[in-house]
Amino acid sequence: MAHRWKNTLNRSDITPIEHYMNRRQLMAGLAAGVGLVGLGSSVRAQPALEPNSFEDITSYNNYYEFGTGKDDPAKNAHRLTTSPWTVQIDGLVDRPGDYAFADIMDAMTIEERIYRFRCVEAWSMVIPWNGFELADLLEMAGVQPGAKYVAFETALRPDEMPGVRFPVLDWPYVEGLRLDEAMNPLTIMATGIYGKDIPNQNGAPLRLVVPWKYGFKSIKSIVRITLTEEEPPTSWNKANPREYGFYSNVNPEVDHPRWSQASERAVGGGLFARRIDTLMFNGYEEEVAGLYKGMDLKANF
Ligand SMILES: Nc1nc2c(c(=O)[nH]1)N[C@H]1C(S)=C(S)[C@@H](COP(=O)(O)O)O[C@H]1N2
Ligand SMILES: [Mo]
Repeated sequence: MAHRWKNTLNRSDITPIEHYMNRRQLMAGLAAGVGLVGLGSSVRAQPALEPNSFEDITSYNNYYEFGTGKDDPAKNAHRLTTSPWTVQIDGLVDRPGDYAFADIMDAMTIEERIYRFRCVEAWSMVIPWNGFELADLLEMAGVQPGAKYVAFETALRPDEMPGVRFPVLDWPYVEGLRLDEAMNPLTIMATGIYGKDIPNQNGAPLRLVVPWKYGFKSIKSIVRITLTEEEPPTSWNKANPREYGFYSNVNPEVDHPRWSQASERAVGGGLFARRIDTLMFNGYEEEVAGLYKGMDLKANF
């Protein structure tokens, strides 16, 4: 499939430094006279702007439809047929229907972006996603005034997905966002990595990326998007409601019941396999904190 990505990733395409450190950390670092790269002891190092290697990003994955091991998706996901692909968009929309992935790609303005991506397992990567704003896709279908949530569903293909024989999750994998979260410009549908078609193990041909939420929110290989009035079910919440809530924001103040979420391990650190402080909303506090104003984030975890 012909994509229109400009394959010219440069510094200005990269998420600004403010997204990687909160202002206080930035000022503390500057006041202490250390360079941005070398923020020292009191403020632990934040990830460099360098994205992870394509190899890291495509060989250490979670995609349980292809097995629960981190290397299973890379081994098994080639079995997924991703072309042709259609996304059913229904529920509270003006133009419900089956949208061919090829037509979606033709209609969207493809932009290059880099998002930090962190997971509840307490590891993180910097991934240079290609994609488009989810808001543009939803506007294409015409969101009706009564819609309050967006529900997502992954393909369920027992013939192609060896992992769905096992009831580790209630298949198909489903996720959801509140409409305002879905319409935020940081919420993207990713269709590429490093300017190439997104590999199957990363959720081909299109998957959600919500950079201020834990990884499991970022549902892969989406076949259905439904605008709803009620909060939709989500796979991990169904599997273990005590451990996984609907919101799943990155929040270092709310630990997972079985592990701390105050820090994370940056995957592929090479020389520096380091743990880094986890930032509120993954460093996107300025952009998204307003979405949760007045909410108790400990109750709505
Ligand atoms: N359909 C589907 N989507 C999924 C998952 C899955 O098992 N199935 N795993 C989630 C979890 S737990 C994580 S951490 C991220 C991992 O995305 P990545 O492999 O591209 O890093 O995908 C999320 N999306
Ligand atoms: Mo995850």
